[in-house]
Amino acid sequence: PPPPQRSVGIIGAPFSKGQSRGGVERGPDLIRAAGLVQRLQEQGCAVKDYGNLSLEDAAAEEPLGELKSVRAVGSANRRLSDAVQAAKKDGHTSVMLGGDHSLAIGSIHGHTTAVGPLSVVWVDAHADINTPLTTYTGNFHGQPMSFLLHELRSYIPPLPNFSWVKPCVSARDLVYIGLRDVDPAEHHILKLLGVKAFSMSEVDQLGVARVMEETCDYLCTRVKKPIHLSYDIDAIDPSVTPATGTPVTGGLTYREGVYISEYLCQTGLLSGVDLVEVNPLRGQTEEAVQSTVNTAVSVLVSCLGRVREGNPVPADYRLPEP
Ligand code: B3U
Ligand code: MN
Ligand code: MN
Repeated sequence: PPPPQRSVGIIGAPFSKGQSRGGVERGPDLIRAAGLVQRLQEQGCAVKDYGNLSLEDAAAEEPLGELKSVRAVGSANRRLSDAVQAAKKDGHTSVMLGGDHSLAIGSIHGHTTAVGPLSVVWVDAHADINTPLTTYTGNFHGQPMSFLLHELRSYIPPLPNFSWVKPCVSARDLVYIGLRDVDPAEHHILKLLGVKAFSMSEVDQLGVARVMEETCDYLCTRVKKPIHLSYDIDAIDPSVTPATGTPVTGGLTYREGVYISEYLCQTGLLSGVDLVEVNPLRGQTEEAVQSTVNTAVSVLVSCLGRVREGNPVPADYRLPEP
């Protein structure tokens, strides 16, 4: 029998101030324009599109020490957290379209506020676990995990518009996949907390199938928590997804990138997804942008039930007879 209908709540988060390159705020509209909603409906999902949040404040902001756009990042994430909470309370799998990866703060905060403790799978070339005191770029898209982990609580200074953020994820409930550009301080944090991480070396060594098996074994050895997938498009190789702010060579293939989504979907535990860092202004050609956006759509539809062997027909389908 066909699986029960999946309901999806889409939240556009056109926000770019967690890093310094304009364009990433166009991600949500581009991903929609590539047919996301239609593709999801065709595969049997009920879709509610909540539209785009208004997140970019006009007011320019002085850096706070090294930290860029602190207040804007804090308030955008607060609004996003509320929107994700609403989508979860409406019974949807939440899908947040970024925007830059600083938005994971609000997305994961809202998700866990609504449903309780989560497992987090972070697919990224980068660990995004700098603290406000270890970052040397001052960009919040390199820091979101540090605000979310209980274990890093004492390393996070108070910041304006961040007082609502409460750590809500345990280090043992976090798995990284795709790492290949990790700062020394981030590496120190990962080792200190014993975070499970499958860098590109482990993907090479084990293959993506074993990586996913081990990821889910690891996350499900204790109670089965709902999974939050935070997917940075730069995890995939820049030959496939070049239109992103900080491309790093040697990434996941398209097939590995889609496999991760398919595998997490079939656990039945995937409850919230972020797809971030698509930046059309970073593509050299229209084809480069389209390849990036289409790959983002493939990753998302695979999170929500698309399978490459072909999806089943609706229950009332009858094979045409001549
Ligand atoms: N680790 C560096 C670079 C970086 C992180 N995330 C992206 N780039 N996309 C930082 O800024 O913290
Ligand atoms: Mn990231
Ligand atoms: Mn990244």
